[in-house]
Amino acid sequence: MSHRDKAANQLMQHKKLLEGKPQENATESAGRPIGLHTASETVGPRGPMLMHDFQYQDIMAHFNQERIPERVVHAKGAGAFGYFEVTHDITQYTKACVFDHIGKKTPVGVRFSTVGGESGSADTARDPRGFAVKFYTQDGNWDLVGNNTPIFFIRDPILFPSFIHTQKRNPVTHLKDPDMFWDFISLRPETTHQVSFLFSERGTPDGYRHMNGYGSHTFKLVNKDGKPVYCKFHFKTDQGIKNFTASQAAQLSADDPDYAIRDLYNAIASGNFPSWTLKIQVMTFEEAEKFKFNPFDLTKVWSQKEYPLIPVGRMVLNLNPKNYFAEVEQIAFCPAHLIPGIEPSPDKMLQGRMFSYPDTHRHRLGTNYLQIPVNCPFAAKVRNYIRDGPACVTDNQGGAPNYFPNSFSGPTDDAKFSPSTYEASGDVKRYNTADDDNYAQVTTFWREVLSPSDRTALVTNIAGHLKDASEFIQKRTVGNFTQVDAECGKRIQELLDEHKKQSAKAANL
Ligand code: HDE
Repeated sequence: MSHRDKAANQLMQHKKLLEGKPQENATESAGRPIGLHTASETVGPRGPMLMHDFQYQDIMAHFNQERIPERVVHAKGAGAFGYFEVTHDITQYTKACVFDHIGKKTPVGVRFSTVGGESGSADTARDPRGFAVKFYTQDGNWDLVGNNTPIFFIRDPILFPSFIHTQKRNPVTHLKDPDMFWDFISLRPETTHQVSFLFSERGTPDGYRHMNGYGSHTFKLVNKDGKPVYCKFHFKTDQGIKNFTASQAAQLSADDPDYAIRDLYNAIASGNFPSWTLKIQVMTFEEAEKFKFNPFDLTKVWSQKEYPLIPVGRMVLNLNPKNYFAEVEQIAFCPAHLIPGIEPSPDKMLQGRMFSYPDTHRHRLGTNYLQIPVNCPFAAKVRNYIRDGPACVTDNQGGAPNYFPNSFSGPTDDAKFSPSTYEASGDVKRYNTADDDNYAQVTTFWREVLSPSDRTALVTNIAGHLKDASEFIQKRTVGNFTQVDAECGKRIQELLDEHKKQSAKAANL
């Protein structure tokens, strides 16, 4: 960790800004100037304290409630602001105003994060990374709430709370539990693809600037004639991909657990603005009908040979948050925040997320979370029939009617903003998706994407973690990786045997 870098000098920088200006007097929260900041009010020098010491109560009561619940996942993160600029015309696919014309710039807010750890956990943990982008457009905020991987562990959202519990702490020991983790992973083999990404060196990226971002889900784009296509979003890092080895990542967890936050802050503060190139893949509805697998299955990628990347634009982050709590802790993303021209696909994971995010925001930030400046769709004007609730800090839409329909010039609706229509049919039922081809793409990943040294890192990292799980769980996991490729399973088993030998030796010493 470097010591007097831009991040370390933040307070000096603040002081410099105020140089030459008269020093301001501190106040209580209601504005009354404070006479002495360093003493509570007491009867005589030894106390007791007085009930009417509002200055004390004001400070202490607010302190008691300083923390809001941390995000249940993605609790540790860093944020920054900047813009997205269109470099290529994609209006044949979408009428979304953010892609209106080449050269169009839209302000963005971005938050990167790890997933499983608490808000004080290490930035270099083996974990996917969140890559959430808020576009402040004239048609409202569009949130692309993705990860640094194009796929996910599961394909049915109902499994998410269980899956996350296995990544968190054991309810008795309050420790991370390899049995919980590998039990779930091995019982649900659709996780194998994402687990293979996670235990390769892509699972420990070098900060947030050197990784790609993906919308991951299939979305729908709709053009001005109402014609829809399916689409995937890819943000390719312009800094180049860089990952840590497992041992570098472990070392940094001890030496600089805030490595990724510091790296992003210092890069931006030094004028070294990180950027990403946005590309899309497009699939027609006819192609989707005949596609060899479910094109809405989040555990699979679309081949870039068959569906080549189409360039769209560039996102640049050139502004650090002015205040972390106000602008990063309180930023709230939601996959249901879409704008005309961008719509959800039937992907059940996406549909499941569309409920989950606003629900958690109302718990974490309150009913009026969209009034918080960082969340407020400032480029659009919000007018509707939603009113009141705790912490309403706008004019609450003044004297405009609060019911619809009305005869008093309240805001109305227009069919041109209606989403595209589509036909849906099928038997209503809980469909078990556990066995929907869990291995074919992982086999390609193992055989064709990973280099020999990447393959060694993958099996070493898996065995290094799996060795702490019970033997029957190890067996089942090795069985799954054997289905990916016999060599992959065999090499994991050999490494597990080696670990077992070593620990037996250590126990006999
Ligand atoms: Fe999330 N996820 N997630 N997730 N997720 C949250 O929302 C959830 C999933 C992602 O920087 C939570 O505000 C469900 C996939 C990011 O603020 C919560 C499911 C992808 C962030 C939630 C998923 C993500 C979150 C926790 C399965 C990538 C951080 C706090 C159906 C495509 C955003 C919060 C930020 C955060 C739910 C799966 C990305 C609980 C139910 C897949 C980047 O609502």
